[in-house]
Amino acid sequence: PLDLDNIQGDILVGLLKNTETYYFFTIGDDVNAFRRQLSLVVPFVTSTTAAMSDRATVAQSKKEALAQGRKPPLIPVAGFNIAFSQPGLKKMGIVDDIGDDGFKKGQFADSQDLGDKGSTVNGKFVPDWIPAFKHAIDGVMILSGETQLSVDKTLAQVKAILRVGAHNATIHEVIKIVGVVRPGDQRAHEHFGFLDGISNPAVRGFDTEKPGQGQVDPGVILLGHDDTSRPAWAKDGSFLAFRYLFQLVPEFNLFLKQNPLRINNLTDEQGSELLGARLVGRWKSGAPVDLAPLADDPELGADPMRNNNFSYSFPNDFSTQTRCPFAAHLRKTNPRNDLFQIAGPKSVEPHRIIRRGIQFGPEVTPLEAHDNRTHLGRGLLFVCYQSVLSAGFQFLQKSWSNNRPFPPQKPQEPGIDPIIGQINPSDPNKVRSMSGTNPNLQDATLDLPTWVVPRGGEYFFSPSISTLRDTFAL
Ligand code: N7H
Repeated sequence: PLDLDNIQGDILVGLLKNTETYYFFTIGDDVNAFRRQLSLVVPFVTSTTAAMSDRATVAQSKKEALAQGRKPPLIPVAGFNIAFSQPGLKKMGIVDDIGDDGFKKGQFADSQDLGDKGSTVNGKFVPDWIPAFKHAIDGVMILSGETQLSVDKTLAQVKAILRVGAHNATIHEVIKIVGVVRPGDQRAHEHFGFLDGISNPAVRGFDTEKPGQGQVDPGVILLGHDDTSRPAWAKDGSFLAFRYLFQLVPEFNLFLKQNPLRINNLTDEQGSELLGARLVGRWKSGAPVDLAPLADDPELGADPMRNNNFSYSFPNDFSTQTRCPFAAHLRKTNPRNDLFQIAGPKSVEPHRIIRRGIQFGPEVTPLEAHDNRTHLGRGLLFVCYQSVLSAGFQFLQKSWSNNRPFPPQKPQEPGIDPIIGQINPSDPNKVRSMSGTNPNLQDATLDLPTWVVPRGGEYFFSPSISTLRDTFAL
């Protein structure tokens, strides 16, 4: 059984949040003072057990409120997790080889291979990131809560322990990014409008698998389970890939409006909606296009027993994009049974990730909607967990989303993931394009502008709570 008191709560359960702050820091010169203070920070860390109990409490109060016909009250919750980058571990004197090249090199060095845009400065590639992420970051604290007030309260307590702002501060803020869930009925929807966070794998021995969800061994997410090559202190930790992803929402909406699918007597508006759904692989409600190919089905989208129960095999034929384009974001990042015949039943499992993260930035303003142009920054603070970065996030971005022929052995080249796909540096074709957006003209390709712009990120290691206390802290 998994040690749920030892594994940080964001990994297997997710911290409860209406708002979540990512506080990126460097460790100051007095590393030993930091490590001593860290022992006072450890009690703040939300374990998996605590995250589960927070969820149960809030669910129960919602149920009671609904039964009594009142609005559910805001239950105070304060989640806290902490993770370190390779430079952070090194500063603390933790120098054992953790056995992950991606983590050791860091995301800045990986940015060109990920396909991020940038320029060459003195013979070196520099991504178009905001300055904060071009410098070494030693760690990140993730603070979540039901209101900004409760997040700020936890942050103030932790900052006081670490003397932030004082002359003897042991950490320094690099950047603080505030995420907020979207308001009203857009809650749980990302900024393009699609319900998100529906599909994460079930971890064997921990989650109960829902139909079509797919299971993974704990070792796909946690270190020290299937692997023998990692240092003992790495057990029950996980790599956290963070990406600061800006989304160009009015531009995305304009593209859909200008390119409605003209099939089956759909109105232009319906044709635009269908195009959006085929780019993602789900309708805005969450209903998968593989099950609902022509019109949204909000009940299906909302039903966790049905909204993952598909495999791109309908009707037992993986060679058509009639229902779902091969390059749809969903199919690129979890091809489900697409690889079954080619690579076997377990071929996708090592590449599954657990996605967390939260939206940032305001709603689209009337002016932006009118101009069809983004004026204010908004997007996704993307976070995912995995035990091997080169099988998880890095693999999904480079070998699947950015890779035109993936999924392989299809009658048409799938093309690039329309949502997150970027042009691989080695790709001679410098246009983002995909086939199969039109189910009746599957050979036709569509050129796609860029709507998701990476502006920073880093790879972190989210250690177990006992490792934080006994190995990292003094
Ligand atoms: Fe994606 N989107 O709104 O279009 N994603 N994603 N993602 N994503 C998913 O099934 C989105 C990003 C995955 O199991 C949904 O839970 C946006 C990165 C994976 O079938 C929607 C951004 C990576 C899945 C979006 C973004 C992934 C997934 C459907 C950036 C990894 C599960 C909801 C701004 C490299 C696939 C759901 C499965 C689903 C969107 C980023 C991966 C709506 C806007 C960087 C594995």
